[in-house]
Amino acid sequence: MIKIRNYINGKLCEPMSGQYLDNYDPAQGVVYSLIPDSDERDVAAATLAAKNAFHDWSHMKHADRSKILIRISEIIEERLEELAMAESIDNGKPLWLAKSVDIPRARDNFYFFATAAMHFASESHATADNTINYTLRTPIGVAGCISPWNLPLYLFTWKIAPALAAGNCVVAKPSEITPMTAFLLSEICMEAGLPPGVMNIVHGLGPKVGQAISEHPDIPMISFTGGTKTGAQIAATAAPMFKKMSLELGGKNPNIIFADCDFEKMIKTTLNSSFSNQGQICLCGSRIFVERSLYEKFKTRFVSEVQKMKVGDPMNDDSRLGAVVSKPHMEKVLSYIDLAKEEGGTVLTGGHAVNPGGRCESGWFIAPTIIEGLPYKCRTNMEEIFGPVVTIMPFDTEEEVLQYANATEYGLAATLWTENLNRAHRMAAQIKSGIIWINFWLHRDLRTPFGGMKNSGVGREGGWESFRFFTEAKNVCIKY
Ligand code: TXE
Repeated sequence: MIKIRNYINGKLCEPMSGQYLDNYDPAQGVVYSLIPDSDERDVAAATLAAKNAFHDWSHMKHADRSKILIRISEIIEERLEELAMAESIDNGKPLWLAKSVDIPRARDNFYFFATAAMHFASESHATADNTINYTLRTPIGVAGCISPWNLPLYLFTWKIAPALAAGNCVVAKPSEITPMTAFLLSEICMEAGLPPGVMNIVHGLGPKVGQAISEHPDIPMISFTGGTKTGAQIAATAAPMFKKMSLELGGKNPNIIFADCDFEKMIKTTLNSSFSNQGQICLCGSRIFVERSLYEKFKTRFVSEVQKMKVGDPMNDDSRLGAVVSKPHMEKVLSYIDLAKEEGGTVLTGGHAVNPGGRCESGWFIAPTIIEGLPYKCRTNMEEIFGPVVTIMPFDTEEEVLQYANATEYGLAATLWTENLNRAHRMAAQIKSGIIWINFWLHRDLRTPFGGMKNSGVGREGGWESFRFFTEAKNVCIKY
């Protein structure tokens, strides 16, 4: 049984409690490893190590810092197969998906921010009356980074890489449901020569370890990705302490399809935007609105394509969907399917658990599910399900579909399918989402601002946004 350990002050170590929690392989429904049941004592030790490492790390030439972070990126590439296997076993996602998306993106996160740090500059403002202002952007100290289970290493590194590249030290907490690749990253950090204490990983439960990070007085900034409810809890703790916060939260994203779209491209992409990663991506388009003249054609084709999607052993290359991440999450998703039926919805396909048999007969699998006939404001269409479940409904006018799309408390992402340029710009300007893809989905340029509005979060990550978050700006004004 693999025993994961914390990574504190450059060493792998046991939790102070000496206690461990079960970690499951969702495809088999069995415990396959143990994670530290850490508490505030482990967070205190990690924070002290980070504080002690901060002076030298923040005073290192940024090109030298970047060299170490680029080395981490290279080792992730060298160990890609091993990391992808670990991610697939831990999360239940298909191995091919971990190999093609999760781990390459973790590698790219380190490379992108390591190289960006060598170009990050700040402004100066001169005026005719012999004054000049210059802005200093300096590292702040210890960054608290807390991440979710859906894209474990991908989102974990999305926070850590810019925090380190900007010259901060880090106390990080991965999800207790998917800790494995973060544990492997500890080994990679040691191999890459990251100085002790610069990066610390404390495993354990959110209310214990995550809460301890949110409330530690020596952690002045928190970067969080996860559920909206949890984000509110973190904010309630950190805001009165005037901590900087970047909160990437939930989503309930519209996928708006006009009759003039490129139908084949739209269908192919919509299968992914609906069910990729078992629908466990906060950017998935779970509410599908189709212009009425196209609705029946779309419905028939979409249902038939979804019925061809294989739900199976994540290790098999032909499995389009693997297991959902945990038993409680499977039960939550299935409960929403029951709710949809109570609210008057009709299940066109799916709507049930799947038993792939063999080694996965006790795993947690759900069939990709399409539901129609629901009102746009019912709970099923307002609340985040975060599983392989989408609803579909027709619309007649732009005004009508904008009302539907903007009706939720969320505002993270949206997709829009139309070949009409004017309509594309007109709609994009009115959809209340932080990210809008037109005739595509999940194309990610790491330089762009990433994040949501309303209850989807506060702040933006990506490109210079990340560096601005992880540095303190100081304006110096000189009269000469
Ligand atoms: O979140 P949780 P989950 C959203 C996604 C869904 C959720 C899924 O839409 O709603 O996140 O991830 C720790 N104090 N996004 O269920 O439970 C917990 O241990 C401090 C949006 O994991 O919020 C874990 O490490 N920390 C996103 C982390 O918070 C606490 C992309 C997330 O757990 C805590 C991905 C507490 N009180 C998922 N309680 C986006 N917008 O990009 C728990 N945690």
